Amino acid sequence: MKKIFVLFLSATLLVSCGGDGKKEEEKNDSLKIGNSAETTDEVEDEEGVTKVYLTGSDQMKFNKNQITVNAGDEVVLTFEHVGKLPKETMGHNFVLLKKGTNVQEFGQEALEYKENDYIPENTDAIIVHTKMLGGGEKTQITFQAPEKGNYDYICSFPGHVALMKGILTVK
Ligand SMILES: [Cu+2]
Repeated sequence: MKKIFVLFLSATLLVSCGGDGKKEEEKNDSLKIGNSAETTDEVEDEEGVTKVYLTGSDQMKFNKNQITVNAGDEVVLTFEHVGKLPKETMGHNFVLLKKGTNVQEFGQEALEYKENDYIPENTDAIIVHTKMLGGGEKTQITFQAPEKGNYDYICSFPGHVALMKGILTVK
């Protein structure tokens, strides 16, 4: 609801700059954009907090491969497995890796930690991660955005890193 409210506000601003007559049209366009799987719908709706909605699917894909947050922000990440397949065959997680981590090597290492939901123990490569989800499950984590730069995020389920990876940009 909050997201829609923010979009509604920006639509109203657009209208007040753009003159009269096209009010309904522009409002609808904005709402349409908000509903699609765009990569730019991170919402900062209170000072210093960015809310991110990320999904993983049965097609082995994140809904976004690029997330942008502000340095110092508190990031509230909601992660949802929108598929139907169970955790054992199509598990998904979100693992944010430190700069300089070799993503492929990390994926290899993770293979050995089935008992730990494919999160390597004794690693210092992870900034933060969610738990592993099966179809229909949802989780939320909150973390402080790291220093400015680009960070890889992946799903560490076996084989998924090839398709399920993205960049978190802290600006
Ligand atoms: Cu996955």
